[in-house]
Amino acid sequence: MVQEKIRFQPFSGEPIRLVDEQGHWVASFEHGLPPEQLRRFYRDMLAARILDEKLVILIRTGKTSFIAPHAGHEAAQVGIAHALRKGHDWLFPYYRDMGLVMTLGVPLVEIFGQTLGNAADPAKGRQMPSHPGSKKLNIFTVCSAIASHIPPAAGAAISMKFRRSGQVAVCTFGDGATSEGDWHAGINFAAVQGAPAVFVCENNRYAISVNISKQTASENIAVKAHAYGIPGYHVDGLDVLASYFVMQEVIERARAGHGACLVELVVNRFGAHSSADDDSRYRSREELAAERQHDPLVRYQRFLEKQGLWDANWANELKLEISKELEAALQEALQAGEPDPLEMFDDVFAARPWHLEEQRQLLAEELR
Ligand SMILES: Cc1ncc(C[n+]2csc(CCOP(=O)(O)OP(=O)(O)O)c2C)c(N)n1
Repeated sequence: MVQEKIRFQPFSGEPIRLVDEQGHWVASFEHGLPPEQLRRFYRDMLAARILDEKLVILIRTGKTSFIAPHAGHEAAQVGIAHALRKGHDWLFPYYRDMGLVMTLGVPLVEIFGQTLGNAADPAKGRQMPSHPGSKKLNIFTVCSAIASHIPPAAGAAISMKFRRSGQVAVCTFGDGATSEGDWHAGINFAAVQGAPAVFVCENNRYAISVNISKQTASENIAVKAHAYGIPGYHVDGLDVLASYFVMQEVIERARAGHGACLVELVVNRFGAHSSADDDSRYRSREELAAERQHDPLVRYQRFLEKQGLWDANWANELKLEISKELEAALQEALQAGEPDPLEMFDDVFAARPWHLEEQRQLLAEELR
């Protein structure tokens, strides 16, 4: 078993933070990252923010039926994506992870196709919008039922251990998921089996309208790891470098055979829970305005400025470039057209049962 360099201690009272609100590096170690990578994090966070804005437009113009805004989660999601070994490790995401799957490399046309539920969607419109997946990139398809992906992530991690595949299963969810039985069962099983699983809570302190104060009596989410005998890391998820460095350390810790762990990335949710929610009914506009003062993009911009790596011209050009790229992908996805209704019978059974075959033929005749 390789003992890797340990920088972070679990169960810290205060959230682990490497860059403060003013953009100062406050860690006791050098980050050692090259300028291109530091700027890449900014680019990816900006792209995630612009994607969020585009998804809001798609819902307002009636082109999609559901979105789960991820603005405020960008630093956490970009940190997670960069810490994973893309296409080697497995990600078990949840519906608010559009920025995460985009950063991991899900093609933009697929992202918009999935949102539109049309022929550009690899699932051919048979999934809910904001529920992506990717066979190629080892991304488990999102499931709406809260925490139902925790046991599959534990199972995948246990299999990775048996097969000595050198992979890690990273599983994300919100704070509300921690109240589900599946959450307990899955984490307990992965922990007791010493499986390479990293469970990550993107804690935005709300489960739809339910505030964290009504969700748990625990001091924070990370301390729940005590009960399973695994480390729990409490992290400032508005700090992209803290999210990245902690995630990298714990993923490599799991890969080296030290078993499962829990990470809590404390984030903000700038939007409503989803397009089906009006958050003004339970969250004061003052509270929201105060949260908006803690924008992960602004904090990281301040950090980059201090390194001489950010200026307004560069950022504006970047914004333009990303917006054009996203718009082109959206237009391509919009042109893909409706999926063939007959595809609803595909990909469910290896050999289609007789009754579905009969129904498929009936529909085919109807369509003719
Ligand atoms: C088993 C189950 N119960 C209830 C719901 C309805 N529901 C959808 S999202 C949600 C809140 C989840 O909140 P959280 O886990 O904190 O994640 P967030 O949406 O805040 O990122 C609920 C209760 C569901 N999808 N599945």
